[in-house]
Amino acid sequence: MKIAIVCYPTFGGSGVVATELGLELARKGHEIHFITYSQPVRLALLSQNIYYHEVHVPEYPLFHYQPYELALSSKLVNMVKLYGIEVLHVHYAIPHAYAGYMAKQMLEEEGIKIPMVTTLHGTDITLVGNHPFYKPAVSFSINKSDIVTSVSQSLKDDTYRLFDITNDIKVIPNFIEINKERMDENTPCHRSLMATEEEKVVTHISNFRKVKRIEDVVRIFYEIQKKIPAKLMMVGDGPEKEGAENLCVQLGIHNKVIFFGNSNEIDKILCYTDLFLLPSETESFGLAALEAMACGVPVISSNSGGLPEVNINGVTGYLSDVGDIEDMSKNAITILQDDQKINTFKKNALKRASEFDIKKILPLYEEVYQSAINLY
Ligand code: GMT
Repeated sequence: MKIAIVCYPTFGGSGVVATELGLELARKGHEIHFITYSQPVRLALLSQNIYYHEVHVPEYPLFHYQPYELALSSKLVNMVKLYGIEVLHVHYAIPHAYAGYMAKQMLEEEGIKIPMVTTLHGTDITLVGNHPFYKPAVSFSINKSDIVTSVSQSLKDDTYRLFDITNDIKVIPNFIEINKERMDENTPCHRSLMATEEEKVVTHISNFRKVKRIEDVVRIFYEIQKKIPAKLMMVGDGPEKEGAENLCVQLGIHNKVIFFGNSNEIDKILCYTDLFLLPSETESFGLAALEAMACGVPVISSNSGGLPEVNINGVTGYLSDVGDIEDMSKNAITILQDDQKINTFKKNALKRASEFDIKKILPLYEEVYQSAINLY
């Protein structure tokens, strides 16, 4: 199949999912066209079946806001015609589903019918899309999509609760590549660079937005290090990072916390991690937790959104109410203070992650594309 993938090219989960999906589809022989405003961060190699088309939005001083949706829909029209693309797959409703629908309409005027699949990722529904400024346009473009998918049952429920949706929504969970290197205990892990033998390594990875409750991460770690020698790895960048750095200084733990910034070497950091923290206000899925689990790292998370669909309480980690720092700290210490327990949780986490193996999830998307194409 010839598939156009529209996504955000940044470190956010939706862009990562879209990129990894496209790469795996290309490996299976499909022709994949990424259409976005810059090269997706995880799209390091351009292979035979992968194309990247950049959307340019020229700066024009008359415009207070440059019209990205217009440029994107025009680019979609041109690329569909040039390459004979058979299906559009837009990730994140805003503004991609809207721009995709405009492209569809323009193409139809020229006698070209193309189906559009929209994948909802989370903040496009629960935080941003739900805002009254966007809501009518988001509802409209979800209802005009030929097939809608969401990354968890929880997000599907939220979408029906928050919007007036007439379309069916199919749940296709996010996925992970379970490769041998990840599972191999003999792969070199440079733990000694970051922590001593006695220290446990705790990690948090996110875009440091308010929704991630970064202050909770620091406060949970503060409690942990009172009881157990430990280091905290903070990976990612965003508006809450500076506040977190200041809090570490205030609590006197700055020498135990390493701030990495954005990194493409997540696996290398997770390889020496003993515990992952994700106390978010909400997560439609929690891809970062799954990435940790795929490296055999247990997860302490909140129980909101789709997190209970990924992290199993008492098995792969623990779940607590949002903001319950005391419970999260207690659970973290329970795991970290007992090496046998750590190992059991690690094994469980890895086993659970393998249920989300990309090899199992990819055929679900292929089915969706085929049935979308069959609609026309
Ligand atoms: O919150 C983020 O990390 C970014 C955001 C995005 O849109 O890229 O992530 C959302 O989509 C991910 C991939 O489907 C999910 O794993 C995240 O849980 C979801 N974030 C939220 O719901 C807050």
